[in-house]
Amino acid sequence: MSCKLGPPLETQGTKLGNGCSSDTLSQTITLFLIVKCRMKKKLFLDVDTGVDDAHAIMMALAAPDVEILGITCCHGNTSLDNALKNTLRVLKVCNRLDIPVYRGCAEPMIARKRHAGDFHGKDGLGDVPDPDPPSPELLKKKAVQALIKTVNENPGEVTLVATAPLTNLAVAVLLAPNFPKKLKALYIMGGNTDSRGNTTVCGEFNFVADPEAAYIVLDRYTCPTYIATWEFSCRNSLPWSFCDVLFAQDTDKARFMEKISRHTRQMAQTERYQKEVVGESAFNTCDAYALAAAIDDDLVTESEEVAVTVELEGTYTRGMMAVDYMGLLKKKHKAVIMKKVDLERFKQMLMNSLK
Ligand SMILES: [Ca+2]
Repeated sequence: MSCKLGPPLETQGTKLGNGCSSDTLSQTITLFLIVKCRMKKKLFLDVDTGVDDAHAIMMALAAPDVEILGITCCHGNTSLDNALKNTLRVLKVCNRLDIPVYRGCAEPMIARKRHAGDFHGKDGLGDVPDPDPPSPELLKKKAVQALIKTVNENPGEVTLVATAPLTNLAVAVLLAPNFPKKLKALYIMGGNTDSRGNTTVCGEFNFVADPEAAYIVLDRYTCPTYIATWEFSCRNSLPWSFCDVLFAQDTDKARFMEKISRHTRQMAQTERYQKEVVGESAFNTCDAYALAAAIDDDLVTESEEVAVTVELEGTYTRGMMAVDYMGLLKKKHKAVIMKKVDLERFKQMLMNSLK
């Protein structure tokens, strides 16, 4: 987190009317700013833990100035039950089973349920057996209520990072229409800008898996909203040689990540996947971009602010994000669409996440 203390006070040494010297005042203000700088950034995560969600969670856990207030799980890459188990598994590897994990929505609002089992493995984490899984008794119920309660208790302070189909978030705003106004910001991995699909002809997985939810969230979350789209993640992907270096770190976290990533690495070599990607096939851990941008204000180096919505009716385009460059939708709220990141910064964050 960057923090600037501002210019020095020009009034230093003068006496104030209440008998308090401006030196004391200056010191107090400096102390206040230092404390504020050291305050942790409060994050709440909404995930469907597959391999890239695991990267994102581990990145958040490794960041020194970040506090994770809770994690809600949703259907998506795999079934809700698997997403819950996988999330606990990731937390266990990081020794952070103290973070509450909540059971969210098991199905989309209206759409037919779909998973990304081909890519992430049937269990969502590369089908590598877990000989000593964390107890499911650790899991908590009522994800949506927990999200609303946490945000209400920390008004203006919580950054919500959503790396799953947006069902939990949509249900939350239907139950509590004003709660998004109390969010500091929302970061989403999902949608697309160039009609490039990775699931349907024109659709990205998270939005296609629950188009109605994505529509509701883009319409009703009027807090600052940042979107890491499919094409953006492809264009900012990393060489496979970096992936080798990342996983070669001599830590349990790196060994775990290498193990659960084997299946997705194989899938990334398939002809089908080669057709999905924009540009060269490379190491693309989509969800980690949204998370990295949420914790590092200097990560995104190029972006654009545009009103967006989601196509709900098209035969080929249902679930596609529509980008309203012409302003025809007359939407006041615009989202920040990420375009480029500082790749060296991102690489360092990935390396730190497995240390
Ligand atoms: Ca995800």
